Amino acid sequence: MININDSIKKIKEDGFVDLTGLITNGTIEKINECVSRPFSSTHVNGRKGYVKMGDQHFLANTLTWGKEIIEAYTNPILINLCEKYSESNVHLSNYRIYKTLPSNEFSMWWHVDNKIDRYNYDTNVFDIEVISKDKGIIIIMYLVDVEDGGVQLVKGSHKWSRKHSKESFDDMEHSFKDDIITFNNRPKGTLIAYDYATIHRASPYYKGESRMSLFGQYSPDWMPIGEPIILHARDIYDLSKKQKEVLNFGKVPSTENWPIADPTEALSFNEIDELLERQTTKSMAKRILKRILRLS
Ligand SMILES: O=C(O)CCC(=O)C(=O)O
Ligand SMILES: [Fe+2]
Repeated sequence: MININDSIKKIKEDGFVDLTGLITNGTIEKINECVSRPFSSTHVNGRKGYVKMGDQHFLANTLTWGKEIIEAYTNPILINLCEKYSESNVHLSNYRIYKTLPSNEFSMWWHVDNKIDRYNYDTNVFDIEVISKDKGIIIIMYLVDVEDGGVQLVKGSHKWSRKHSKESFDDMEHSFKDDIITFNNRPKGTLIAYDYATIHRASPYYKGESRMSLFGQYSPDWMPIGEPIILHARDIYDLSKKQKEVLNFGKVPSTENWPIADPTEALSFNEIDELLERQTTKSMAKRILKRILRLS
């Protein structure tokens, strides 16, 4: 049984707490079932699926795939804990269910998430602004067993990271390397909650199974709303007042859903082959070949 006051004490002390068991194995199995189909194809041209960004796959419309997903994100104990920790009502500002595949090209940098993201339509990137006094919780729950590539946290860093007013901490790794806690070799259902000013990253990994996780960021009410939340009519008829509050009912989002990837990534090699076969002019075929070379 999770004790909220003890959990808050742990977060205050270490920056994080292990909440494994809060979401039942049965719910985790149901979430796995709901997301398996959309994780089988990319989200393109009316076909619903995932957004592909390099070696990471992000479900599009994460909260539409099953009521169990909404229930996990709005778990009353979790929300109560977040509210007590933030000393404020909270809302879900960022959320995603994603697969991290082993990669030689990408590894995550040490960072904090006490920040505002805003999608910039002129430059097509998410601009960020670090907010030192922003105080909230991120949860990461593993939806598969995770041997390698798990989340890493720098114990106690929430007590000093805010003084730096920056997002990336790679340059300071030498000074905190002895405080790194790595959540590898952990079973499906492992659920870690951390103060999002705690320095963290996904540990780099180069081979193995893909890591599927559920991520949720809960911000105090004075922080911007964050990402748009799209829900399925099937699931919303009996939501409680609290759930609606956490899910930003009636509120205007302040950014886009992250990430927004290069549209050319959405095509599989078979789809690119089909496209090529349909081309009648040499110049079009040349352009597509160039694109394939860039992708490979
Ligand atoms: O996937 C992880 O382990 C960390 C994710 C994270 O830090 C983020 O998305 O901000
Ligand atoms: Fe993060």
